[in-house]
Amino acid sequence: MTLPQHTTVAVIGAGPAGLLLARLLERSGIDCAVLESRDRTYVEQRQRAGILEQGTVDALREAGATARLEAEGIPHDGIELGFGGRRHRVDFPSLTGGRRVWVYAQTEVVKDLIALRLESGLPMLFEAPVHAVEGFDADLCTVRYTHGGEERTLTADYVVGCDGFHGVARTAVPEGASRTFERTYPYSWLGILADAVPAYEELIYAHSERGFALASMRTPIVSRLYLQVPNGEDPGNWSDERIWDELDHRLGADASWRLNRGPITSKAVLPMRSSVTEPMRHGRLFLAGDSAHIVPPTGAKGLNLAASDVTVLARAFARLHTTGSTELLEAYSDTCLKRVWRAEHFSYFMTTTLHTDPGQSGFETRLQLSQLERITTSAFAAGELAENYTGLPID
Ligand code: RFL
Ligand code: PHB
Repeated sequence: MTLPQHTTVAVIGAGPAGLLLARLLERSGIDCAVLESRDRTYVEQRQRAGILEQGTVDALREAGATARLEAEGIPHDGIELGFGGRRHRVDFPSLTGGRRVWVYAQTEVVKDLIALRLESGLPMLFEAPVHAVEGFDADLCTVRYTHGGEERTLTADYVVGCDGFHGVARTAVPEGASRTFERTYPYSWLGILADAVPAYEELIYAHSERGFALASMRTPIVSRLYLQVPNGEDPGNWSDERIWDELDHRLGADASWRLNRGPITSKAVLPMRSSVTEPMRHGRLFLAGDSAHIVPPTGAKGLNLAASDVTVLARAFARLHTTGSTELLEAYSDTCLKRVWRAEHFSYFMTTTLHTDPGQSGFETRLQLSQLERITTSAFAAGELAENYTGLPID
């Protein structure tokens, strides 16, 4: 495929943000072109998120992209919190007026959206890394990229950076025109995928004296599990048996319950970071998803924030298209940042309440346990968790 010389909206990145935006624009009759640095297989196989909020599923429905999600996605009405040798369930629908979440892997969302774009025959190039974005403070943007060993140029009325945390769009903003607020954490996750039937039907988030563990899933026969490990940990230090034993221990296995073990098909260490770059708009350049903000994965918010950003943005482009008004485009950054900061706070809260800091004192551990106890004994505290986890409504 070759791209046109000019498009209305140039979208950099074919992750969930870029692909969903392209699809929503297509539904509104707005033309766009998607440029992705990696190949299709790589983008479709990248192991990442697993939980979709109600609002994300609604946005995918609006995009006409839920045929497989409706059949294969697994609705979840709660999570379990494990701590102090006990487990407590937080029920979402009763605490949120009926909201729930879905287990449906990011890989599958991406595959579905790529298939739809290819079916529509609309412009999208893989293996086309963008290396410069220019002109967004004037009337015409220029995107410079490489494809098939050649330097190429695409002009556009608007550019949207959906190119993730290590992308180029954010770096195109002149120094001094934006601010980044960041926090790193003194621990990482060792994440595994295993061909093993999930041992419990909902996710289990566990606080333990040996650190955090999470039991999640991908399908009724594939488990996704995580262990808190020190930063810089070598996955090679973790034999399969050591991983299963540690997961069982932290998740509170006993005579009546333990994980189902099976072949481990992937093992990786993931660092954690919180980061927000403000504003999310500079003239005709917009940042969406991980290119503007990232969260530690404990709150399951990253993919969902990417989806809510592009939902807001697609509505703003649709308003421009139908009425000529740029009012919603101008409000984009402020509209998104309110939700972004709420998700940042929730992700930080879940992370710091459930993990054990290497230098943590007994006092701090008691505070964590007290907070977890509060969630399991107060409908207000549980409701706060449930509302944030299932996602606040998109403005
Ligand atoms: P992505 O997915 O990183 O996509 C960006 C795309 O841009 C491409 N790109 C470029 N293309 C052209 N030119 C360039 N110069 C480019 N530079 C980069 C990249 O190749 C890529 O294809 O960002 P996007 O679309 O904003 O989506 C964000 C999500 O991927 C991310 O927030 C989530 O995966 C975070 N996350 C989770 N989020 C959830 O909502 N729920 C979860 O349960 C959840 N679990 C997770 C997670 C992230 C994890 N990791 C690995 C960080 C679990 C993990 C382990
Ligand atoms: C996942 O299934 O990958 C997952 C689920 C919940 C989280 C993070 C990751 O909080």
